[in-house]
Amino acid sequence: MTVTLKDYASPVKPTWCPGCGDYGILAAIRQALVQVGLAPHEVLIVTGIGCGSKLPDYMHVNGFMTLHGRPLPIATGIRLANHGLKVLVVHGDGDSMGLGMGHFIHAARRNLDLVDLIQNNQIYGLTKGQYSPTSDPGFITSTSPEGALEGAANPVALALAAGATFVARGFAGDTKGLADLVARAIEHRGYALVDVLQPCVTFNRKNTYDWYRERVYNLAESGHDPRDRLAAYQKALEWGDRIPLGVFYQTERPTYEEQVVALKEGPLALRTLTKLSLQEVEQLRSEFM
Ligand SMILES: Cc1ncc(C[n+]2csc(CCOP(=O)(O)OP(=O)(O)O)c2C)c(N)n1
Ligand code: SF4
Ligand SMILES: [Mg+2]
Repeated sequence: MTVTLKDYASPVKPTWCPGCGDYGILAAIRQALVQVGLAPHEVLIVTGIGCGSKLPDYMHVNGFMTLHGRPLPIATGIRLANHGLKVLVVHGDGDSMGLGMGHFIHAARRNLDLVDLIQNNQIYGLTKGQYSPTSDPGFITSTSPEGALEGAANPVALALAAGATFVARGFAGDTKGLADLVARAIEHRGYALVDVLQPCVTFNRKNTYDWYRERVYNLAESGHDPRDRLAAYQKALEWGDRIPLGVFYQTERPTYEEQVVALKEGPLALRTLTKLSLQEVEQLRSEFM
């Protein structure tokens, strides 16, 4: 069966502000899933809390919206219960780099086989415009009237340091380029970060579409070798007049799931408990009920 964009269409209309970068991300995810030929029942999108985390409501796909900062632990459990599902974690910069920062480092380090897409608008959108861990220093918001005093968290550099096997950055204003990156992340075997620069047109009046467009350039066209981790790290630190987009780094090593002995015979969720008698199943159930 050929999968088309219609398979992912939903009658639910997004409540995002007109012009929000989340529209580009939604379009790119749908396009990428079609490009790799996955049907909606084969995919699960896990989100947290934030404007962008409403995304699975707006497409025909399995969705799991959990607590702010916690989609990665939930996705870990889902992958262990049913590693037959393609899992995408989609969450904001606040969700991933604030409350979820510890989970981010460990997911990358473990090399769980999932896509981790950050809707990085450098602000808390849903709660009306407080500065976030990725806000540029000096950024003025309601909670930083004199400008943010902290250094910005850098998802790309952090993922590289944590041992991520696929590290990329995209731009919500380039749907086609972003779709290609997400498709590559989906096809990668292991933890795949896609940090997406996402304008928030309502609360972030600094990092606008124009601000990004004046600065972004394509790593692939600049001669960058994505097998070189040190070069990737140097590129990750580039932020200001020029901002690199594309695949910073890609390598191969066994995924976490591949190494779990209990998963070798197939997804746990799809296996029948043939080796247990009905009585033993009842006994087990009573222990956990
Ligand atoms: C445990 C917990 N702490 C705080 C909040 C309040 N809260 C909801 S969304 C959010 C930040 C949203 O920012 P981000 O993750 O960047 O998503 P965006 O809205 O920008 O897409 C916060 C702090 C919450 N819901 N739960
Ligand atoms: S507040 Fe910002 S992030 Fe939230 S929907 Fe509006 S433009 Fe998008
Ligand atoms: Mg945000």
